[in-house]
Amino acid sequence: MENIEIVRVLDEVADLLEIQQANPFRVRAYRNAVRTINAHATPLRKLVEQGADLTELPSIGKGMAENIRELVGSGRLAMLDEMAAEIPAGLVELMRLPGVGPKKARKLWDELGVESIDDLEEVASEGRVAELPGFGLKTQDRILRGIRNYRTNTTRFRLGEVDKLLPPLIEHLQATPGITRLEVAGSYRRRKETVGDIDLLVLADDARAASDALVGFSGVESVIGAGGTKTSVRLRSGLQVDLRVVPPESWGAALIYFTGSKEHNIRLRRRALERKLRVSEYGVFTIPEESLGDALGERGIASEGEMVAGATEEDVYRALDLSWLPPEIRRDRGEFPASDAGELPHLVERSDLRGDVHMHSTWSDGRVSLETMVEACAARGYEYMAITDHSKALAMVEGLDAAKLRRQWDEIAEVQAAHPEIRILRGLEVDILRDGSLDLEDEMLERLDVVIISVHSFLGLDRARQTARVLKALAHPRSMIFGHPTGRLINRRGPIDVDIDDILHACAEFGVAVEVNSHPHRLDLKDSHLWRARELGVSVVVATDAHRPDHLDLATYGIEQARRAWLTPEHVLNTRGVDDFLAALRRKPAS
Ligand code: DGT
Ligand code: CA
Ligand code: CA
Ligand code: ZN
Repeated sequence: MENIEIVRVLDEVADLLEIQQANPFRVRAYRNAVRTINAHATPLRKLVEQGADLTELPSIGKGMAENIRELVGSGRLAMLDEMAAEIPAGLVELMRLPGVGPKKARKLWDELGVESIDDLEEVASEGRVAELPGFGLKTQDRILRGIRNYRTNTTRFRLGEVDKLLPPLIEHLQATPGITRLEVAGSYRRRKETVGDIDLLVLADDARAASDALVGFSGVESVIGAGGTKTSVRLRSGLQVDLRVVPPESWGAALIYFTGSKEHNIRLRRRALERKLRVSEYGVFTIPEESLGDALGERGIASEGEMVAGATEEDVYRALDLSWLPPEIRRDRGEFPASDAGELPHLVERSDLRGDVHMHSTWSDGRVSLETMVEACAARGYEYMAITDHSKALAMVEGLDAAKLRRQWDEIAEVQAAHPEIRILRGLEVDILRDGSLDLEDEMLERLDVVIISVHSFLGLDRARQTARVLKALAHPRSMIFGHPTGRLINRRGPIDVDIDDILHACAEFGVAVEVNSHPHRLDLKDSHLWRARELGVSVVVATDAHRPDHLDLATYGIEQARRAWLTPEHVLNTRGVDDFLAALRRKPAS
């Protein structure tokens, strides 16, 4: 059980306690524990395994430590199960609506039998919420608006979709007279795999003109709000865009604030306070001596302090004794201590890749010939590439059996002779069969340079069977790279049910690398799993699974996910020259 999962459980306990109107101190104990764990970089699971005393962590008391041990040990919390049995699951979701706290949620449940957002919408549309004591017409309207907003906002966009939706808007704004600088902040800038909404920052001579420019964009469906320095619109695609006009002296501070993450910002603010400074989206300010004891005071310390930084991100970070931090790692997952220790990782970059080693041709389900793929790779400056068509189990795409594979090798030899500028490796994306064996004879596997093993069938096996199946495949001596390991398709299909920790341990043991499949629909492994892979010493390959030449450019997305997991070129095997790359495949990590 990872920290993030522990946090989710404890947060839910706090929510349920609030609905039960439990003692506020008990609720706060859970919220505080969540904060502590969020700030903790190493998995608690490890501490528990080592028998460490969890109460040494801030805000973790005896009872909480017991909860955590139970969670890590069994993956469940008996207390939560009991509470959840008494309270409908949809009630917790109600509290995400503006104006609905635990008290109101409870009342809606008791008085009107509301157990979900759908229920609430129904009774509110009938006017019954307004009749409840303490609610009224105004609250009812607010709830109905909140529900509408909540529904549209819970659809997150894949990063790749946003990259297609944004350019026309950005061109439009950049062509607007008076807008002198524009940056996309938020989760988009942190290159998160999905994006909730777009946070645009601009420098503009005239805030009104900038706002009008956004509202006037042809792709706008509706205006959510316009006034002062903030304008929000919804595009026809459903994507919400928030635009903020920022004063030039605050540009860097605003960029940091609106890039986030929220967790990063919270930590930053605390760090500032430790230095008797205050950081906001306007800059870094001194706190006057007389206000120090009054950090939450009513006297508006912002206006009293003196501004010490704000114009650039570098200035703001420097004022807080920090190096500039790449947006991908701004998550309060260790970037602050790493900066303090001078140990920020040298994150892998797109230009570090020296070969793409997962792609298809018309030999299976690719769109273009093998030679066209080779030319496309050479045009991108790669030193090497691997053709990895499907094996025969994937009958739909007429995958390759031994005979067909031999014919493909003849073609590779010919194309190689014509293209000495790039080394063509013989590869195959071999299906992992239901029983965990590989879909190709051993003697053929031995003659391949690159063996990717992938799951394409029986995606619904239960955890025990699926894990055993994959573990068996990983143990095959010719398995080299585990392709798109969880099989998820973002917003469309969940991951296969495997014990990812067991899988990664096996990868480490057998020297099998995991793929970062760069396709923005997949991004598989995802950032948190890559993080774990790195901790366990598992090597990584960033590849595109290209089925057309232009897919080769999706490698950027894989690199960005790798950066979010703090991967450096040393972790990514295809940043090496071809001989080192081949030697590293199937080599066990030094430990
Ligand atoms: P998203 O849009 O859900 O994909 O994620 P973000 O990170 O873009 O979040 P968003 O759009 O709500 O806010 C943009 C940034 O503004 C966020 O990354 C950090 C900052 N921010 C927003 N709300 C808060 C807050 O309550 N506290 C702090 N410290 N920062 C916040
Ligand atoms: Ca956002
Ligand atoms: Ca936003
Ligand atoms: Zn595949």
